[in-house]
Amino acid sequence: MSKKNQTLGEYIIEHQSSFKYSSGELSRLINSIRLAAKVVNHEVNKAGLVDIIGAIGDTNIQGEDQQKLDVYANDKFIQTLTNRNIICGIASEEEDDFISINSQDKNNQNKYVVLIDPLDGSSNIDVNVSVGTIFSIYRRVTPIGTPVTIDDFLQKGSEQVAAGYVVYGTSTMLVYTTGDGVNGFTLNPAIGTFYLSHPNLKFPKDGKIYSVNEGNYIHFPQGIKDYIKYCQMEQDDRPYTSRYIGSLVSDFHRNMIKGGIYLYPKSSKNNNGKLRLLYECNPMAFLAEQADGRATDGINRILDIIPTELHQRVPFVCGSKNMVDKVEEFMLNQN
Ligand code: AHM
Ligand code: MG
Repeated sequence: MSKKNQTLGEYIIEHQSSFKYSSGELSRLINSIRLAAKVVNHEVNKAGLVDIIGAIGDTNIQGEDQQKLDVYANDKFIQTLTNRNIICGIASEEEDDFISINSQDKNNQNKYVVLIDPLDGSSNIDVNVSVGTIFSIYRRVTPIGTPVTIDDFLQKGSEQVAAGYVVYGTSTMLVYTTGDGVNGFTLNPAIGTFYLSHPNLKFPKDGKIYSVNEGNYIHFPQGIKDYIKYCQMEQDDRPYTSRYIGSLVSDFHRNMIKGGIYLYPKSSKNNNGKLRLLYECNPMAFLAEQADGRATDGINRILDIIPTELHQRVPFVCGSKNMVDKVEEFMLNQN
């Protein structure tokens, strides 16, 4: 029985056998993510102290400036997962292509691939605002013992076996699901141990917080504009409160605890919105559904979308069930 104050290590061991494909491999994988998260956390917390903040002068595949800490986090997660020989492939927001691990080794029996956004919201680092790591885990679809292919990564979100995030906030938390609810673990930095602090996290069915970059308002579809006006209307329990950190993990985390909705819709400037399906939207959508919330692109369930590209973008609306239902209603009825 999981109990508050149980350590993440204890929790992983206790729950290993309840996982349907249990062989210990997934437990070792979550353990490695835990380890890399602690290392990255240490570095993120030093960001203001050392000359590590600021752009490294390189751009990633999306043409955005890479921050030094993005590169650091990317290296750490890839190194940790590669060196420990736990997975067969990894794809990252910071890498143009997926990486095949030990593909020459016929004895490589690993069956999981990981997709990761090593440091999401990194434009917030320079100003001491929370950032996060997002991860998504699948079983490979190609034969074990052969090099992974793009098909192993382009799977529907509903095929995920685990997903989670680390939020480097006022405290650092690791929140994850293996398809059996969502649990949150808080890091005690003095001893470097994560403790179960938020068992069985659930989105309240309704919420009063909406999170959207309203600077893009004039470019949004009519249905989204109407929903935002609805949130602001003086009626029933409205107006809602607007809260937008600009760090998906932190906005999601707050909304899950308090009840709310996060929107990054398509716009007349970006037809597919901004967020990436495979390592941002899918893992958050899996967590949301496991916590009784919902995630949609405005019309379709996120987890049903068949991916076509590694770095594909998709409009994203995610949060308390009744609020997401309402957005879909406005999208359906838009003129
Ligand atoms: P990133 O992967 O480049 O960090 O971008 C993702 C982030 C999300 O965390 C956040 O919700 C969103 O971008 C904010 O975008 P904007 O500044 O356009 O509102
Ligand atoms: Mg990102």
